[in-house]
Amino acid sequence: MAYYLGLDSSTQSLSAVVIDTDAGEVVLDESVQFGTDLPQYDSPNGFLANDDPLVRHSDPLMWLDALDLLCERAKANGFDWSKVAGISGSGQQHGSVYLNASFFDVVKALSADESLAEQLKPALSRATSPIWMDSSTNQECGEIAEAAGGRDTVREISGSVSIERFTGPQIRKFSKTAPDAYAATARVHLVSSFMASVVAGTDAGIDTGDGAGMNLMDLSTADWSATLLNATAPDLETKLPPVVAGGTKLGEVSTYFVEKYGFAAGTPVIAWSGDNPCSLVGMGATAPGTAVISLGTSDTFFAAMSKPLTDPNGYGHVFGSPAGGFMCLMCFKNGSLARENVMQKLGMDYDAFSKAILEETKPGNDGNIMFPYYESEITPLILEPAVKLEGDDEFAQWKKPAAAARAIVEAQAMSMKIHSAWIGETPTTVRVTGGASRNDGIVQVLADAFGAKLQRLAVSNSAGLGAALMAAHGAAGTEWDALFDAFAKPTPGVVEPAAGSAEVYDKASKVFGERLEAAFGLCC
Ligand code: XUL
Repeated sequence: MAYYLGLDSSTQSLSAVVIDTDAGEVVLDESVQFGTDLPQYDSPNGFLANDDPLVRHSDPLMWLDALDLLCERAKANGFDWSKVAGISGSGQQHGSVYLNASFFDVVKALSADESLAEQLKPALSRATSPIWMDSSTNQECGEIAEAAGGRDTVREISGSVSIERFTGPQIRKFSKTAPDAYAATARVHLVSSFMASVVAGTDAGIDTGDGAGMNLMDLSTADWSATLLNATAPDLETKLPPVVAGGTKLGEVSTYFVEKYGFAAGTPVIAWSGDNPCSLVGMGATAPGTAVISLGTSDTFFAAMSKPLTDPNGYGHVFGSPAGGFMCLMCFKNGSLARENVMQKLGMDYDAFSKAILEETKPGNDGNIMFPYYESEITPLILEPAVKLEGDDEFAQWKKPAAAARAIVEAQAMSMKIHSAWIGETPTTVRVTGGASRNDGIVQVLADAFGAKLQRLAVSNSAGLGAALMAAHGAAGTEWDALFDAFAKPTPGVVEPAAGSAEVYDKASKVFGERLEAAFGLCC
């Protein structure tokens, strides 16, 4: 029997996905919800309340209590942790944990007599951790870019322009606002490498997948960039763990978990990564040519890349792939909420919406265009939300419901097409996941716009599953293809692009980009 564990430390929960690679089955899928299971942390959505809406911090002790609770709960439900032959994990990206010099000894000698949180609390040099939802570092982003030689230099070295939620700007802000606490910090870990450190009882390295989300790593060397470190904060080179390749064996599970929960002594722990790199694995999309579109509250587009090109517009990010090489990630904030806003306005449910797209309208929508920015947008950068309709008079007054239904989906699909062109390779296959991927109309427009075949994957936690696959690959050397065949298979029924639609959307997306630029004063 070969069981492999993927832990997923996300914003609102900690989950364990255990796969049985012999049977090709998920044998455990257990979660601890921070809000409901750990109410003492006053974090109903996984983060602490703050008067400043730009600040989003979490208590790292909450993540540790969640790990204890998860292990305990599964054991109490009869799960035998000793069957697990390898462990890896996924962490919400960009979030950081600040530790003093006692951390190195404490993490090596965790005692089963006390909780993880009790033992690690004295090792924190900062009580809270800024997470990816924090956008309070705009000033620091500018300062880092200036010190490093410009915004484009930061992008060319690290794969992204300076981004508020990325770890480097967050570290800089801490070093400026709390210089003493920063000086007392001996280690800055990411969520992924912090949790990996605890599980392996060691000071874990940061993998290139998550390391690239810090604005500190040089993509060309897969190591920290002296230019970016110096531009960010004093003595930072002494405070970061090493960068390691995806799949690196960090060590063996800490005796804490052996004694307390019955893990087998010697179980290998494989480097953890960020949730998006792990999702690339969990979606079986580690080969260039296959892109993933995840349709959720926000939509994301990610894909493995043959070369680490970067987005000249500064919207896209480049991360390492846990399977080697690189991946891109683009976030589109106006996803399901924008679609649902339009449906509500049109009085349509998902079925009527799909029917309007498939049966009552056609690719290109007779030139009718919507700019559906119900909220500020990340890609392209639109700070003032606005919804605009351009086309014939009736359409512009919302009097053509079917065309409006198609228009929002086309806007989202064309925006993804335009803003993924910089990766230099057009996907031949697109894998869709997330709630809205069940909708035939939406999926057909995506297939048509990309001129690619669309596959649906019914994976509920692609990051946790990806981490479990990373554990199997790293600990047992199981080939990726065998793992993908067993665990990342598309559901039957490929959606093919309609003949000629790719040409229609090549032209339509050019027009969309130009009109968007004019309507919002942007550069696309
Ligand atoms: C990616 C990002 C989010 C978090 C979510 O850049 O900020 O996707 O990783 O956990």
